[in-house]
Amino acid sequence: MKKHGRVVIVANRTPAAKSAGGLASGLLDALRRERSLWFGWNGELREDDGNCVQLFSCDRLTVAAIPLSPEAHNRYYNGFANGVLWPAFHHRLDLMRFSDDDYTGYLEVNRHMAAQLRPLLQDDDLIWVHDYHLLPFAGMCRRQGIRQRMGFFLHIPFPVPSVAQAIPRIDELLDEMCAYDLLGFQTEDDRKAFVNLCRERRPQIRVPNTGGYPIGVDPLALQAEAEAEPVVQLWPRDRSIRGIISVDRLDYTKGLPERFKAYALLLEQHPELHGTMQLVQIAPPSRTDVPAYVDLHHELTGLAGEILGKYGDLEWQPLVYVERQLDRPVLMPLYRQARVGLVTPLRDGMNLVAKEFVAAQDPADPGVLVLSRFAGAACQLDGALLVNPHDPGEMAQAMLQALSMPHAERVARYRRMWAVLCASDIEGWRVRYLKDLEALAATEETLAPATAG
Ligand code: ADQ
Repeated sequence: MKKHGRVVIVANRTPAAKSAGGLASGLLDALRRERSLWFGWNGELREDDGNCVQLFSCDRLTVAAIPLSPEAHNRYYNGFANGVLWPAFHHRLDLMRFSDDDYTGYLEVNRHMAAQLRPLLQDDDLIWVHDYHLLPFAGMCRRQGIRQRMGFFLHIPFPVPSVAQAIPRIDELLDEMCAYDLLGFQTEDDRKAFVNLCRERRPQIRVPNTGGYPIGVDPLALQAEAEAEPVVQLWPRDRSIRGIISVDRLDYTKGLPERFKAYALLLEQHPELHGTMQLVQIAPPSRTDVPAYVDLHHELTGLAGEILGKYGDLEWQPLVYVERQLDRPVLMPLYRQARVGLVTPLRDGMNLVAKEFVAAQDPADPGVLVLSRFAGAACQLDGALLVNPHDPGEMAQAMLQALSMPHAERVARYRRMWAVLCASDIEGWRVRYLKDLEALAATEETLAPATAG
């Protein structure tokens, strides 16, 4: 097999951007070591003058980034990607806000990005496109004559067919997605949901290769960060107050109000726990231009106020709610101080916070992970206490069980999860995906779908 040339990452954001998130931190180290290119939006809202901005070269990685006009960005990002695809893929059809203009804007930005990438490409590049912002990117590329092998990875869940069929223009989007050579999903369930939808809606189209590639973390690096001297010592070292920690982007998929209600129930049912535990919720706001996120923020601050007003006193605060973004070197030692990690999304592609929490634990005295059944991570982390985030009673019970779990059981559960983290880490994820993509022969059938765009 011929070895490919550069790996070309295409994602909504480039890593120079502050909020590039887990994807950037996970991939960057590896990309720096080999000849690679990262292409995406640079976070600037202004008219594109047509010249691709070369942001920086870092070791062997080159970052090429373009600005987007405020209107194009609004339609593509806030409008269709986060107003339709994000809620629908997370089974929140009630929050979906579709408009033809947004959809057209979404296609237009994908077409524009493909056109901007084209002159930067080399013949033997291997192109790896990321996430729901760029579902039709391959179709746009193929129609512009880009022939390089091109794979896609979806970081969020794929909806079951009965939900997916409610997404306007889903058939066109499926056709566009089928222009990729390899479609990667977080879990086998997501992969099956996609294949089943294609069979139902597009029986005539050739479905490309698909696979489940659960994203991982770098457990040893995270463990080392967690062992460092804590920037903040949140809870007394003698464990007289047991810490429960939750860390999320403020997003309606993360189950924050449900979590607060379950915690309130625990406080109500178990007065003997008052003064002995504390929930710290870190949730910096995100996507504040999308109305559903503003509503969520109001709801959550209301619930936090109720809990504090009802149960807090001068000596003890049952809840600490932090909206500020904290860096990993601050977070990792906090995870290690906590007795319980509470990760309870209503639906989540993977959820890396769950894996980071486990990686941060002290092997000799680990905390307990309480994890939603509906996070992709639940397929792998069998040492967690799995809960239904829609059931406050079940969640309160799991918190209680976690707070009082015997040492031997905590260690046994931790060891099982640590083994999973090591066996499916971020480097393995990257290598396995790119190996599979490279092994595929680019075939004529993947070129130029006739519909859409
Ligand atoms: P997200 O929805 O952003 O990502 P998640 O996987 O939990 O969710 O977090 C991604 C990264 O952001 C992690 O490294 C995490 O530590 C960091 N992060 C989250 N909240 C934070 C906070 N309050 N402060 C600081 N850092 C925070 C999407 C999908 C997920 C999938 C990832 C990666 O929705 O299901 O796991 O992509 O594929």
